[in-house]
Amino acid sequence: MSSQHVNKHHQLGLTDEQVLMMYTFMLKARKYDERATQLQRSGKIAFHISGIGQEATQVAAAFALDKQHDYFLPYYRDYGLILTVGMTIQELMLAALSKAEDLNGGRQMPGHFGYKKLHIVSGSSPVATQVLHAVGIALKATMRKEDHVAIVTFGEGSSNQGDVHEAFNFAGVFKLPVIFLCENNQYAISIPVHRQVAGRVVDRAAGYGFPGQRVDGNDALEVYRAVKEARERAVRGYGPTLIEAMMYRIPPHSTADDDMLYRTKEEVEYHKEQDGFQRFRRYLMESDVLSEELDRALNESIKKEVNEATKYAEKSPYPAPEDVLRHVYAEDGGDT
Ligand SMILES: Cc1ncc(C[n+]2csc(CCOP(=O)(O)OP(=O)(O)O)c2C)c(N)n1
Ligand SMILES: [Mg+2]
Repeated sequence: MSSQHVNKHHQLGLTDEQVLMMYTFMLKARKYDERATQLQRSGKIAFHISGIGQEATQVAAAFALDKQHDYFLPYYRDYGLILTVGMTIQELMLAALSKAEDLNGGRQMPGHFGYKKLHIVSGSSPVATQVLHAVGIALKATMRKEDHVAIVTFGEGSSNQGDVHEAFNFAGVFKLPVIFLCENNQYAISIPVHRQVAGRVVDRAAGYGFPGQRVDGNDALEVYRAVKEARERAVRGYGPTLIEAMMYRIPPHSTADDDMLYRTKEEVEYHKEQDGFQRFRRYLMESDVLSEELDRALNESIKKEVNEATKYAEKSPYPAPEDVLRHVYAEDGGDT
């Protein structure tokens, strides 16, 4: 590894080891995602919703935050974010296969990540409900004079929900320490972005009295810079920031979607070339942080981790039918 010349990550205060760690989490997210897709295709799991093409933003955002103290309200594609915060591939696999040892007893929809210990707050199936929850957590931080922020992610389609506008308004009025991160992947299922939003998502921030920044979501370091700045504003009492990270949903909406009904192969191929994960890999190669050899070793070790997690989760027992009541009435509220 060479640190002889000053690279962009050095200017942002990130060491070679830290950016390599960011790459490792992007790789973990991608490998988990590819395996989950295969498991669905082979009939072992019912459903998978992919985050491929969005990992650069997700990992960079988590890296810019304080994992010990901040609160994370992810949405269903955020494998990169929650792995960086501390969930493991094995935990994701147990959830995907609905096994009893899953944090939520195998009874939560995969993608509704929740982990009390890690401050990951579980989402719900109606899109964007988590945005209001994040504002509530930020309000608690302000009232108790606690030094943490809440980050919440959502898609650009979901940014049209009333919840998001109520959340923006309340957070703006009370200057709450919350970061709104819109992962604009240019589709809401089959609806392209120009049929969802007439203006720009980012410009809505101005209407609610706080700053908005649009960033290239395929540029992990740009996302890191923007989220870090937003966190600093939040903890200093200046209130929320909206970040709109531009990216592209490379896979179909979910394993239940045929995207060739509404977009072309050529369009998808073009965007694959812009993929933030591959771009970060090239950047690390050019900066001499990553070599082909190290990359091969990382790929091997993550493949092994995914294989072991898959085997472990496959062998693990399903919850007993009667457990359903135990989880509904769990006194400690379970791990969600
Ligand atoms: C309130 C509500 N309306 C509709 C749906 C169905 N639905 C699930 S995901 C989705 C698309 C959301 O698009 P976007 O917010 O851009 O996120 P993306 O899936 O593109 O990451 C829709 C319409 C839902 N879950 N909740
Ligand atoms: Mg979208």
